[in-house]
Amino acid sequence: MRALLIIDLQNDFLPGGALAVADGDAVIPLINQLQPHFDLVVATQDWHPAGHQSFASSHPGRQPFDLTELHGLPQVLWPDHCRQGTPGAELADALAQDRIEAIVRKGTSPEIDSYSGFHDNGHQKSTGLADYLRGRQVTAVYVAGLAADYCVFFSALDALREGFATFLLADATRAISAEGFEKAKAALIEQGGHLIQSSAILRPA
Ligand code: VGL
Ligand code: ZN
Repeated sequence: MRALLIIDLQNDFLPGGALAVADGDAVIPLINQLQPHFDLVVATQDWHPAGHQSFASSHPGRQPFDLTELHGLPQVLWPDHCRQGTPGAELADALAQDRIEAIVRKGTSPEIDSYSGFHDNGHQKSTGLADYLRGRQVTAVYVAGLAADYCVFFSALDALREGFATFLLADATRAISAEGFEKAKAALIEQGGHLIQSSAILRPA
């Protein structure tokens, strides 16, 4: 079974949002077209409590996009974003939701960030997503959404580590940093992942 994993397609990551990804809204029509081609569609939602330690505002004197360390892990300090229950944390209005069978919320622990839909950044707490996918007989995971160089990348890496054949839908994602996206793609390929274009799903040869 093939699963489509739609990462963090939330208002705060869209143009005008608190942590906007340039051109992020461009992936929505494509992801809507892709959904019917999968056996299972799952979405993730970045879902932070107020005062989350990934927020620059939680660290007096620090600015958004500063680099720091959090419990021994490198941490980019972000603008406040995806606060639980706020409009910015909601899935994009234009995203078709009828086929989404499960929504995994992550980033809920106040002290640690969670880019991947599978685990927090310290790999301490699992979201249960891998077991859910296995329970649905999924063997291949296709990853799309935002942002390519953070949550999409780390979700794809964890999918690989969990033993799924893993495909990054390269035209159904956008990055915070172009350079970060290039590094992410290279790392994924090195770990055994695959890069594909949506056309391979929509118009198989
Ligand atoms: C994300 C930074 C902080 C993402 C989430 O969805 O890629 N990036 N939180
Ligand atoms: Zn976040």
